[in-house]
Amino acid sequence: MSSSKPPTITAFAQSPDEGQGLARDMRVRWALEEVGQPYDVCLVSFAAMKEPAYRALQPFGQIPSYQEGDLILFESGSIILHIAHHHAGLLAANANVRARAITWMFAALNTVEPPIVELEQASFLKLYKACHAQLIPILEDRVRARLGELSNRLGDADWLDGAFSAGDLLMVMVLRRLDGTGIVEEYHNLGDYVARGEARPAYQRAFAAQLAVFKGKA
Ligand code: GTB
Repeated sequence: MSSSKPPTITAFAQSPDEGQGLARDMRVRWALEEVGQPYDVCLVSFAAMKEPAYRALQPFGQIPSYQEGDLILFESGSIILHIAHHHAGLLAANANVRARAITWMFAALNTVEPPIVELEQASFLKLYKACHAQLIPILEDRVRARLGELSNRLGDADWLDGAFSAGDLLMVMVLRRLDGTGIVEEYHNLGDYVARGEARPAYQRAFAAQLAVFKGKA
């Protein structure tokens, strides 16, 4: 990175997940930790996120945003791609390997995450109350369909395409959104895959940093 001041990311002042690392600042923290880039964190309240001043950083009033000198970014995937482009460690030098890793980033965000979010929303918000009991198994099976395909592709490999990449980082974070449902564990290789991601020292530093916010120690 060219500027001397470390980048600043935004995160929830009070994350609804109580420090379980499910909010999307965790992905960006992990990427920054993987590449060894120090960073500052600006904690924002739900009210402040909807103010015009914050929307100048993140037009949708969400976390995370990313500020590095006069560059302002939002969308966790784009932020991670930016970090990966400017540091070694998340994308290979070889152009084809790099392109495939970026493909996995998109697959995590555009193909695997949407049915997981749909299930999460229906479970959290008890949407469609009248048909909740029928809806949840349908949404779970949609998630299972994606996870089965992912599991088949991963096979007995450690990571999706050779060495650990930004694609794995995002995929592990997306799968983590199913924590507590038991669905990932139905696919042993996916359970092990997530555990491998969580065991990385960079993941653990990022997790500890966001947990410290919840514990009031950040
Ligand atoms: N596409 C954007 C990105 O990837 O950066 C999505 C950003 C986003 O959804 N941000 C959420 C947010 O700011 C937080 S991460 N929401 C507040 C709002 O929209 O008003 C989603 C999230 C939040 C909480 C939990 N949790 O408690 O378990 C999990 C995931």
